Amino acid sequence: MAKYDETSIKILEGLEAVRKRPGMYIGSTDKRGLHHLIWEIVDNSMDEVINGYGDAIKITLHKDGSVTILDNGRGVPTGMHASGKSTPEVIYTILHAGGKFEEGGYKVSGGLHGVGASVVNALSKWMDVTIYKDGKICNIRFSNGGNVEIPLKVIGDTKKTGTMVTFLPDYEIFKNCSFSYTTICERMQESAFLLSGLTIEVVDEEDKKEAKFHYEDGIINFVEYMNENKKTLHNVIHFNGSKNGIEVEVAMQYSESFNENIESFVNHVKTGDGGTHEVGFKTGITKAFNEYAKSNGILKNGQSLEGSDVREGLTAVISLKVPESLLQFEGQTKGKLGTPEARSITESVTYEHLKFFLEENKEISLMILNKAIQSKNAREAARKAREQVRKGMGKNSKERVLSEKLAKATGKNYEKNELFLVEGDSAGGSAKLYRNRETQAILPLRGKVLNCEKASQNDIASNAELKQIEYAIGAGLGSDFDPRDSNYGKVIIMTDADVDGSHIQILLITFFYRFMRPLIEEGMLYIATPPLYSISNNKETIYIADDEELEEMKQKMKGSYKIQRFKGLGEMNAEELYETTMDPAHRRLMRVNLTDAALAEKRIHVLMGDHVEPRKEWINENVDFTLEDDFRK
Ligand code: 1YM
Repeated sequence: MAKYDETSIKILEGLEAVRKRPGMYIGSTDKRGLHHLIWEIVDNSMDEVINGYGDAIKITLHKDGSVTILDNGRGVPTGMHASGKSTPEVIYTILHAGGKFEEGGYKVSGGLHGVGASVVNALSKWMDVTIYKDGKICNIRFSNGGNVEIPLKVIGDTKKTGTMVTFLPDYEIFKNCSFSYTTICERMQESAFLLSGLTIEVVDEEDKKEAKFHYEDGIINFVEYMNENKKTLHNVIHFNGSKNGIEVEVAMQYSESFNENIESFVNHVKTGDGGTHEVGFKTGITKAFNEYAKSNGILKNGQSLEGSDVREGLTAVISLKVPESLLQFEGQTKGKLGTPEARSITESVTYEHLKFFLEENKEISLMILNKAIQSKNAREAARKAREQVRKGMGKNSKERVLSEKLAKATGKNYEKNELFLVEGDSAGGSAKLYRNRETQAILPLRGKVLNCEKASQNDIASNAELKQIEYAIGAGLGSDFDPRDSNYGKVIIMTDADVDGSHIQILLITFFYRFMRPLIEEGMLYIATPPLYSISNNKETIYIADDEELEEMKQKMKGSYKIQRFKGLGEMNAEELYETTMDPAHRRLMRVNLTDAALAEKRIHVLMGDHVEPRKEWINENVDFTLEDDFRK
C-alpha cells in the first residue's frame, strides 16, 4: 500500500472548476448536495478511524448555518509541502489532493465519496481548520471559496491530537437549503454500527438537541436495531470469513413479520442497489435451508423452498471489505457491487456457517423452516387463486361485491392505465364522472384505512378496503406480489389536502410498503396533489398549490381577484377535480420512492407504530416522508 506523505499530492485542478459546476463534484446543489459537504469532511475522520487512529467524532450544527466536525485522530499533517505551501493548505485548496487518490491508496469508496475536503472549501463562504498535533495547536483559515485568509500558524499548545474543521456553506450555491439534524443522525448512526467502538456525537445548537451513537457489537446491534419493535424468533446469528483478501461479515435474524430487510455495505459504504455479495448471500441461505429441510425429512422429495420463502421475516446486514484492486461498482449511482469474486465468497461463507448453525440449533431451525414452508404454501395457494381469477373461474359473489365500487378503465394497455384511490365516496363520485374512461379507474375509499403496522395478519387479510385494493390491482400480495401482473402502470393516492388526507396517504403507503413493496420499488405508486386555492379575475382562473404561490399570484393579479380555498376534493366540481388533479396535462404527481429500505422500515415503525414520542419528534423535524421526487407528470 502506498503510504500518504507530503509529496505524493497531485495537483490537478483549481477550485474555480468546482464553483462553476458544483453538481459534477457533489452530485447536486440541493439538500442532498449540502449534506454531501459534511459527509466529505466526516469521511476523512472515518478513514482515520478505519486506519486505527481515534475513536470519537463530533458534528455540531451552529445557529448561523455553519458546521463543525471534530475528530481525535492523528491530526492532518502540518509540515511544509514541496510546493512551498503548508500541507493543510494543499489538502484544502487543491482538488484531488491527498493520498487517497493515489493508486494503491487506502481509501475505497463506491460513489461520490472522497472527492475531497477542497471541494467543501470551494463551496464555502469560509472554512476554519484547527489541528492538534505534536503538542501544538495549528490553525488555517480560508474565505470565499478557498482563498487563504490566514495561513497556517501555531496558536497554542495541547496534549490532544485531532482535527477540527468548521465551514459555512455558500448558501448562494445551496439555495433555500439547510442541514437536517435527523438526516445527519441517521447517517451517523449507520456509520457507528459499521465502525464498532467509534463514538459519534451530533449536536444541534439551534434546536438544542443532541445524540450519541456508539455500538460495541457493530452489525449485530444494527440488526437488533432494525428489529427493535418486532417479535424476533432467536438471537442475532453472526458470522464472518475471508478469502482472497475479501472479508465477509454477516448478521441476521428472523422475526414474526413477513418482510425481508437486507442491507449491504462494501468498505463501509452502503450498496443501496445490492450486487454480487447480496446475490451470494441469498443463494447461500436458500441452499443451506433446502439441504437441512431435505436431509431432516421436513420437505418431501422433489419439493424445495424458493429464495423468497426463506427470506420472509429476515433482517440481515452484510458487510464486506474488498481490496481496491477487486472493486467494481455498477449502475447509475454506482450503488451496486459488481465484483464477481464477492459472490462466491459471500455464498460459501454464508452457506457453511448457516449449515453449521442449523445443525446446532434444531429448535430455531424448525421455527424458521416452519415459517418458510408457510410462505411457500401461501404463495402456491395465492398463485392458484390468481390463475382462476384470470381464467374467470373464481369470480364468486364476494369478488363481485368487491369490484362493485371500482370503476374500471376500458383500455387494455395496462401500463398506461391508472388506478385512483380516492378519499371519500363524494370525491370518488366526481372522479368517476369526469375521468378518462379508457385509462383511468377509480376506487373510492371510505374513511381511514387500516393501520397495517399495528394490525394483525388476520385483520389485514379480512379487511374489506384493503382487499378491494388488492383485487383492483390484481397482482397478488406479500411475497406473491408481482408488479408485472398489475392492472395499472400507476397507482395514485388522491386525498384531501388536509391532516386527515395526509393520514390516509401514510396508512396507504404503509400498506403498499408492507404488502406490495415492489410497486414502490418500481416507481408505480404516486400521490396526487390537489390545489389548495383557486384565484380568479375576470380573465382567468388559476389553481394554486401553496401559500407562497398564492402570494405571488396576488401580486401579479393586483387589485381585483377572487380567492377560493379548497378544503377538500369534494369542494371542487367534477370538472375542476379532473382538470387540476387528474388530467395528465395539468396535474402534479409525487412519486413515492424508496431509496433506503432500512430507513423506510424504521420510519414506518416510528410513524406508524406504538410509540408516540419519537413520532412527534420526527414529524416536527421533517415534513417530507419518503417522497423525494416531485415532478409534473
Ligand atoms: C474533521 C476532519 O480530516 N482528519 C484527518 C485527516 C487526515 C489525517 C488524520 C491523517 C492522515 C494520514 C496521516 C495518512 C488526512 N487526510 C488527508 C486527506 N478530519 C480529518 N485525520 N496523518 C494524518 O493518510 O497517512 C490527508 S491527511 F488528504 F486525505 F484528506
